Amino acid sequence: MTAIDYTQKIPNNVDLSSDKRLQRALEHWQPAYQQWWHEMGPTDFETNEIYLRTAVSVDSDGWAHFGHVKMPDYRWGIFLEPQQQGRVVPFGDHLGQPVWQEVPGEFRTELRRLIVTQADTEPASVEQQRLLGHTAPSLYDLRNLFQVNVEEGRHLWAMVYLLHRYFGKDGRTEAEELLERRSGNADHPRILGTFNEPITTWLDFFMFTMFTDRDGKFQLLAFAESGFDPLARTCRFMLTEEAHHMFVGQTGVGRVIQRTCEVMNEFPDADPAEHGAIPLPLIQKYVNFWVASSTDLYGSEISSNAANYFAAGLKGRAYEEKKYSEHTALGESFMVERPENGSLTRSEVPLRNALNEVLRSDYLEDNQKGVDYWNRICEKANLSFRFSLPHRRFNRKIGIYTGLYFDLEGAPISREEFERRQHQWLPTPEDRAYVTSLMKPVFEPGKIAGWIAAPSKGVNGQPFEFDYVRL
Ligand code: BYC
Ligand code: FE
Ligand code: FE
Repeated sequence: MTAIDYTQKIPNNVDLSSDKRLQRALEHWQPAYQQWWHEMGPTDFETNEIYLRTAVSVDSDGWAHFGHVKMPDYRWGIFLEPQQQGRVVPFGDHLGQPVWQEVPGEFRTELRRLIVTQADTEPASVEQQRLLGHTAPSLYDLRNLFQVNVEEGRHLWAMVYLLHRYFGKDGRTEAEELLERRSGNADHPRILGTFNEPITTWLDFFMFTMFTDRDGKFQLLAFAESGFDPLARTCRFMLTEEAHHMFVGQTGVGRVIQRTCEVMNEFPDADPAEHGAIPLPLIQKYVNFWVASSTDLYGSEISSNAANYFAAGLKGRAYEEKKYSEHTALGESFMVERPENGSLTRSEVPLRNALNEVLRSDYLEDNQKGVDYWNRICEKANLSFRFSLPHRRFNRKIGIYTGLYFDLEGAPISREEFERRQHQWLPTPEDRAYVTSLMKPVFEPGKIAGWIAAPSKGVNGQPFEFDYVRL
């Protein structure tokens, strides 16, 4: 039952045609989605053929099918992982009870809110990235951007399916609103902060796919454990797509670093910017900005929402079943450093209330692996510069550190000191202007912009020179 039916208007493996009402409702939403894609998706590349991968089944070996398609013809569909017989709620107050195939009435509001918040990020990211195609450093990168975009569009489909199928009229209203909010719009913004930040350059794009898509990974891992089985199954499949987005980010930043290292070794006495590369300390500032913003996406350190979601069995910890032996999270605590009268006090928080912080910690640990990968590039080039992650308290806008000031190591500082030193830590308007000045499209097969190295291999065994996008 994992094969995907492509004869339908909406490709799916959920036997959509057996539920005519639902099918009609989704077929009614489909043109609104396509209109949104036309208005808010990638600009001006609608008639070009792009070498994209599409799911043909959800089996581990069969789901990635590659071929040239025009983006508006992409077959966005609904793909859930197969149901596991006898699955039980793996955590919380309902531990060990059979998972829910319908929404439990008492958790309806919370569940809807979680699904809407997840859903909202997907079209938001497409909106944030819509102009980047015009300045792609190569056809390979252009194709990767569009691959990420169509898959984020599909993630919206995944969530809208849940809203339509399980939440009746409220769900349909939410699905409409998902096409109405706009990233960065003052009156109708997207829900979470990072998804209203502009992504104006490819350096921002690579940082976003490295650090913000990785929030996607961890939030999806938490949902993959959910006792609401359809949510768990859809998120498991989304995770397979997510891996590529983070690959684009990690290797994208890595290639920028690689190029700068090459220039530094060729011209040891010059500023790499004189030779069209991005200085390593400037790249570090972009890291600081996007990590801090993405760190906010886990919500407050101490959260009764998080405790309730866990108790209800809706949202678990990442790798709940694999990693933990105790699944109620009761009677345990978690150490949080709370700001108090200008200093930090270590205090024990009941574990359930600290679950946002638990997920954030897993996330930051995963980020570090990517940073280590970048540092190996510097090391191989015999350069002493090393990248690092800003402390989790740095430049936060959500949670207990909001409104306070910390340096990159997390030490409390005054507002004056922060203002005096922030140009060393975060991209300045001049930094942004410089990076923007490098953003010139390179659309010839096999060619690459001067500020980034070519990838070590192409997509799906194709060479770098392949016509990934037919212009
Ligand atoms: N910006 O108890 P609190 C992805 C709000 S990324 C603005 O602290 P809670 C993707 C919060 O909503 C994955 N507002 O937090 C990546 C609440 O507001 P209300 C996205 C924020 O609820 C790249 C209030 O502050 N998925 O897939 O424990 C490309 C206090 O809430 C922010 C999810 O987020 C913020 N950063 O946790 C494409 C999963 N943070 O309700 C896609 C679903 C918090 O009082 N969401 N607030 O008005 C959740 O699990 C939770 O809503 C959060 C917040 C973890 C986000
Ligand atoms: Fe996504
Ligand atoms: Fe993603």
